[in-house]
Amino acid sequence: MPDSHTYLQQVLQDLGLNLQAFAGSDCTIRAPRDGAVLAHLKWCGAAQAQAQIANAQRASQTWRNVPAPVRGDLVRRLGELLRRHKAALGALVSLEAGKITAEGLGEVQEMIDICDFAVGLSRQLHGLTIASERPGHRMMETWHPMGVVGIISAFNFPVAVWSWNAALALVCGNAIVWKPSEKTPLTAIACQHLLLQAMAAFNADRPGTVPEGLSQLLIGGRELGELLAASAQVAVVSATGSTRMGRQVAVKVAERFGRAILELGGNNAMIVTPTADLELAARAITFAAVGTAGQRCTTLRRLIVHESVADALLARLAAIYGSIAIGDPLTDGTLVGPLIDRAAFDAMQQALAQARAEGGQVLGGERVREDLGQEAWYVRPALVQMPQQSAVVQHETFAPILYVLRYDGDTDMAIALQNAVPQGLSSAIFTQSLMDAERFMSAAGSDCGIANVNIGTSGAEIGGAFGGEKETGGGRESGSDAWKGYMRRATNTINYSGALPLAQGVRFDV
Ligand code: UN1
Repeated sequence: MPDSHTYLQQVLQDLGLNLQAFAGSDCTIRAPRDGAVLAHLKWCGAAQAQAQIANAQRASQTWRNVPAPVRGDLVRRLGELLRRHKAALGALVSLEAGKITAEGLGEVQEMIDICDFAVGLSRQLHGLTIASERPGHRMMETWHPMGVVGIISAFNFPVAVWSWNAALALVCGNAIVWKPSEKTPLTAIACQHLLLQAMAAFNADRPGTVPEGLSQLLIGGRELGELLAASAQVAVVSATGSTRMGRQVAVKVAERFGRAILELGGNNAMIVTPTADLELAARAITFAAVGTAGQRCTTLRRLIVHESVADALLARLAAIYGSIAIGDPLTDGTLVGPLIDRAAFDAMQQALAQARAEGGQVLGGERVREDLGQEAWYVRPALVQMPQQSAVVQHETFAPILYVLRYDGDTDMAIALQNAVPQGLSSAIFTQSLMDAERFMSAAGSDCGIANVNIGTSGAEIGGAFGGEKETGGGRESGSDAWKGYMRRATNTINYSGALPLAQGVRFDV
């Protein structure tokens, strides 16, 4: 297994990145794969953060006047750099966040995809033309940039979630300020480095177009997130992370009538009906429940399976769980890498203890591969049969724990069980019944932002709007018309009649 430090040097070399400017003694960054120290970094102080936000604010006032298709050209260049450095950035994600190679690369691909999407979008920031009730009048709507978009991201998708926000915010004419997770600052430094490179190349061709300070990076702890949320200079705050964090951000942003885009906790379920293709379901369940070591916000956490097929499906899953390849994420063939850190391991063990106390039967969940490092936290994914949807099942634990619940009634009963949690991000049904599938996607069906049929809960494409309801926060990012979250709408009425007819037929003769 390659040594983490050597690996990091290779990656930094490919990216042309030197960490010297970020070195300090405020935090220690470790590789989850072996616990090795990757870097010691300094954190950004409050005064400096304020100055950076002010810089971004200034830059936004220039950038908003650059035509949107020209702004798209900047994002196109970022996409090209991401293509060129896909292997290195993917490896850095694996190194810093502990993702297996395929998922590290997949995350960079997700960045490339959203850049392509945003470039196309830069020519399609359309408003409507609306029929006016008055003669000789025309109504239309225009979309304008908001100003500064603050991005707070989590360790589990350290680069893709930034790019969903950054690519859209930039083509929409905003400046960006990014506060990455304090667990994954190196990948953030690498992204900022590539974006600055894209900006320099862009300015070489179109001198002076990208204003200085358009993209700001704030490395540090939660107080920087609080600062972003409270700053009146930050028009939009897009935050991804726990519901606890989101609740604080939401209140702070609302207090000053700012706009928040929240993508918070999920407690995603899959319903398996009597007609489901069980082999397909077992494969989808495995990827969704144990992929990324259970650390996606879309991870499958609850399996709601019909009594008639439960034993067969569970036997299949138990076999897979018993033999799945757990280990170094950079080694070929590994499917389950490490948890991010010890705190994640402790939270998982606590949840399993609570599940047992609530009558659960636990398979797996123990620490494994201690040989890979004392500070490397690998676990066997846990399969937990629960007698009912008790407290622990209603809570999101960011670890590979799949709670199994059986139902013996109709599909509505399963849907009710699925919806009876505070979160509402992703959901899925496995069924060959058209009626069950349609019911699941109907108004009376899943209450989540994502409702899939014969696909697992995770691994969404960027073309769709991503996000969820209830405690998930209600925000939408990525595809569809999520761009509207990064712009403000003006309604314009134009009078070319020479007269002054009033709306609603009001007479006001002077
Ligand atoms: C997240 O876990 O915060 O749907 C994002 C997925 C990925 C994104 C997950 N495209 O699993």
